[in-house]
Amino acid sequence: MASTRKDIWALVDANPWHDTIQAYARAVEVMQSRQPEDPTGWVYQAAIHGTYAAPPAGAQWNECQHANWFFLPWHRMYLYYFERIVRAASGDATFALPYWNYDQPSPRNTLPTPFRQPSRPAASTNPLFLPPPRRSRGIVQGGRLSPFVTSSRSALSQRSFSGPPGPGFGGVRRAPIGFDGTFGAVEQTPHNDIHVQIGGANVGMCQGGMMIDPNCAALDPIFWLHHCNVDRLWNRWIALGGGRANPTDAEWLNQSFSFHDENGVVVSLTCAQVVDAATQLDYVYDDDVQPSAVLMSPEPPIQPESVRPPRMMAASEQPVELSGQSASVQLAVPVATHAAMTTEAVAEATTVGDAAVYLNVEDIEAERNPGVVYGVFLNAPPEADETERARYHVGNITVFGIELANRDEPHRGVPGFRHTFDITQVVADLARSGNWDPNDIKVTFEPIAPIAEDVMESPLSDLAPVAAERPVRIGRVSLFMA
Ligand SMILES: [Cu+2]
Repeated sequence: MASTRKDIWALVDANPWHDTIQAYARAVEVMQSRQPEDPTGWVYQAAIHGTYAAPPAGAQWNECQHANWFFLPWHRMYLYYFERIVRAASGDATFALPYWNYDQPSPRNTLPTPFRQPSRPAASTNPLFLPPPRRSRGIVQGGRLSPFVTSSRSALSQRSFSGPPGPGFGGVRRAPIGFDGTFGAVEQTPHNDIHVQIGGANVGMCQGGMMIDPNCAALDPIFWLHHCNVDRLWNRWIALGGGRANPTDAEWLNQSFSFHDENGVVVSLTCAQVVDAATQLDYVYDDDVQPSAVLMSPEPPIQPESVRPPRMMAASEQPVELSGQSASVQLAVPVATHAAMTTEAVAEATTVGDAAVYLNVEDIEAERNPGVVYGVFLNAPPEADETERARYHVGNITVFGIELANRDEPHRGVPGFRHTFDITQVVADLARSGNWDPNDIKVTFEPIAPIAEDVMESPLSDLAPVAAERPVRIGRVSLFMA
């Protein structure tokens, strides 16, 4: 029988120290006691994702696939073998990895309580707990994640796996070489954003936040529950139908990756072998939906699939620097595209479903990840409250993985990261409500913090010095229509 991966908060509600949670804690402890060269040990497993340590002979470390279309299948395989190792180490033959679905009301959008307590029943230590600066102070103190970073709505609304012209759900088509600057929609939000909000600031070489840096992230036990949720979202995306499908290209299907099983034996899987978790890997999620059930529920907004090449309609004329405060930039519309950018033209094009509109944030550079998620807002009135601001929110940018990109030899000289946001709906709303003016297109970047009402200090206060000292620089912001 297939094993069922369950919602961690449902387990906590049933019992704050549910057997499954205790089994996980036990396994983490056992794995942490193993030697770094043991493939079933904690250090080795995390190093498969990334590490600053030198690999022992023959070890396959630093393998994580990000910013390309192998992000989802590689992490699915990684989780699958990790779960088998945990199951064996825990002594619980029925163990299945829980997932953390943070896209729910409080308290489910807070770090699950077993990860916030320094001890556990009948033990003076709790390997699931990490104090600041290993995790952000606001998160450890029970801060709530903003819906701006937890929502998978925008990612799920994508119809294509890889884009372009949109970001695609799963990531751009590219050879498996790791960070290359462009992220699929689900990889950015919620994936990258959650990494950054949990992690705190990166002070370098895993001395600060863990989740903030791909080279230390998997050392934090919450990493696996976060990725389990991302894996679950992949199932949901497929179930939404409407043309959503995995790549069928041989170069994706036949790409294989190697891991170690619970006996330390090298094992390989191809992407084609992991596209259907239930039948191929024998696990399901407790809320997996059947395609037919989803079709009955409200669909995310439909985006036109355009075949026309995207045309640049407006662009910023100077770079933007983000140092932990809100910052804005105006987009200038060149004479050549002005006629197509009037309120009437934009309202018409987006209403008819004729045009899709994209915002590109390009040449994003930083020395290190300051630990700040910047929300990107289009023409948001400065006085708008959070609920109202949601109407102008087009997505988030982070520099998760910038440390790897900076030292990624094949990409030396390619400036930083790029993000593409599908802003068709936001632009359509602005134009229809008469709030679109081609002479006043403003993009605002605003830090998004966990919400921690009971805490005196702002959850961002820890990060402020790093954000100010190591700003994120954005070369250009541009608007495209396709
Ligand atoms: Cu990750």
